[in-house]
Amino acid sequence: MATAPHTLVSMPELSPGVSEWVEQVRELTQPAKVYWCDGSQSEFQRIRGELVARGELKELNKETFPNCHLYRSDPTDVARVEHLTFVCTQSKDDAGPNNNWMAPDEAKAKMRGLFAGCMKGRTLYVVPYCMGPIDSPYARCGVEITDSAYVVLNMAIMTRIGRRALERIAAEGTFVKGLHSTGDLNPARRFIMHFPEELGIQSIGSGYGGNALLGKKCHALRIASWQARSEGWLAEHMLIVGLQSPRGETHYVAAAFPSACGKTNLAMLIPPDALPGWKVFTVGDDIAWLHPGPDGRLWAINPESGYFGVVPGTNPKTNKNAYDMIRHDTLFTNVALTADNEPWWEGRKDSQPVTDWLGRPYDPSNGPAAHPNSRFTVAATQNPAYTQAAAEPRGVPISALIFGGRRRELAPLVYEARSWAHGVLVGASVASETTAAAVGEVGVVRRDPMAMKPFAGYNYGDYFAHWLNVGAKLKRPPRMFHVNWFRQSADGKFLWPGFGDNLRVLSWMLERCANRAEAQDTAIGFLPRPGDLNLQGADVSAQAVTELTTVDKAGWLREVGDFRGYLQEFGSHTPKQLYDELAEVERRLKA
Ligand code: SAT
Ligand code: MN
Repeated sequence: MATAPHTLVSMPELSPGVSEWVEQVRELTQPAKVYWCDGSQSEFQRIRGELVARGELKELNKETFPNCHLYRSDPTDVARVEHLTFVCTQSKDDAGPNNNWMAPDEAKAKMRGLFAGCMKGRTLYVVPYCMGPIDSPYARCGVEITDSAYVVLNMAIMTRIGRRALERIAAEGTFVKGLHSTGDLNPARRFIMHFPEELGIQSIGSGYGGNALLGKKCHALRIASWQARSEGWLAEHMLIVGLQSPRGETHYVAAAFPSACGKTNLAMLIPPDALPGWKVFTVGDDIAWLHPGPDGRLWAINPESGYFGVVPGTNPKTNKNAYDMIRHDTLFTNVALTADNEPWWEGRKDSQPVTDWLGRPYDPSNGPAAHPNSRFTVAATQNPAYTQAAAEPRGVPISALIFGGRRRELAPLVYEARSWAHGVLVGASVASETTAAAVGEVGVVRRDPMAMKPFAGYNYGDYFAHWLNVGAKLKRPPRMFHVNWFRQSADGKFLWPGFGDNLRVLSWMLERCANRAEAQDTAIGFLPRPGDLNLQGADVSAQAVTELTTVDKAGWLREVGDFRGYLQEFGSHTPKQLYDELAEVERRLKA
């Protein structure tokens, strides 16, 4: 192959703006060596090989899991750390009560102290990356500097890294500056700081997931949500999925759920045998950037190019696509091992663990063999449900937006908002039980508006107002829904089978979008009557369906009161229109 002329220019020469910053960081952190990532396959294999040689990555069974590796993180470093994550804006009010805040000068001084000399003896990797298809007007670029080769491998899968991203940065002149070091991994010296006013991120003391892969939650959500507000779009914690009905129509929907609530499963849903003729295409499993299009519709791109998904529970019954996808060329983090050197996790359904995620002989009295937040990192193109639409520069048009939480009680299986403004209220009222994706108690219900509580880069009151403003610009807004796959009976059993059967709910939504499905008009919105859902062949009792589609008025009145109190936490930032929408729901509940 002939060498393209531009490859004669070395990467540092390509973008003087990036080089200058790299030089400043080099002086501060004092690495043994600086390496610019070009994003090539050979580079990926070389870095991975170095990690294997150093014993930091373990190659898995070559026959059954070719090109798969296991990484064990530091045992104290296994999830996002929300209490150590800060938004550092000039005014505390701009970060809002939903974020931890530190004054930018104070945060920078603190981080300077921690970064000084922290890369001695290590390699400083420069990782130019692009969030979104490289030729998309909606894509945004950044550069992550990191001293973790594991982070480089993850970034190479999760984003578009290397020379092409750097070329775009050189042409545009702006980029998000992300500085990361694993530091000494001491939780007392672990901080994830965001400087949205300067498009900067500084993270130290963790090598894990959202703390360290700065393109993901730090850039594509916290910094991007800030940029999106000033530019008139939305950066959201949403999967994007295409659904082709037996009629042959394809509709795209985007759905927001808190971490570890089944977003990846929904994004790669397998239609149940009882619903023939449906096809499902994955555009994204975690993040959506949503733009009002020239046609008055909302258009979505997935800024990522891979999945960083929860492993436990993945099996041919829950998610066959994911199960097949992670059988080759996959980076596993914190899973257990079988005697055959295969990765093992709770819910794998076959074989047995012999070594737990910490590398100890497996002993059930020590708890689960795989960490509950153990992850796979895999290229999106390995997904059997991958669609080229994920690489479409203008994105895909969105027919419906879905919000959901994990709630034992109250929230019915599904309900539809009356309007965009009511939908904003519905999204803002999301509450969910906490999961292992973040450090802290698991299973307590907390408010998580639009599933963005850990990720909104600014004051939630202003964020709700921005949502209302975006809707006002849409001539053909998507319909908005709320779902709850996790409702339980009084004796603690799940009322809804979930997984593939969720297509029954999605199909009702799409019929609503096409004005072909009926609904009951209730105080909280439109619900299907039991007969409106296609339940042919579903393993769910008539009584469960009634429970799932009934509005508990007394419970909802308490919810309204509680939610009003929550909105008041954002003071004058909360838009009046949201209170009006809430008052309307209350009026209907009392009627
Ligand atoms: O650790 S991550 O933020 O990447 C995963 C998640 O919480 O969704
Ligand atoms: Mn997520």
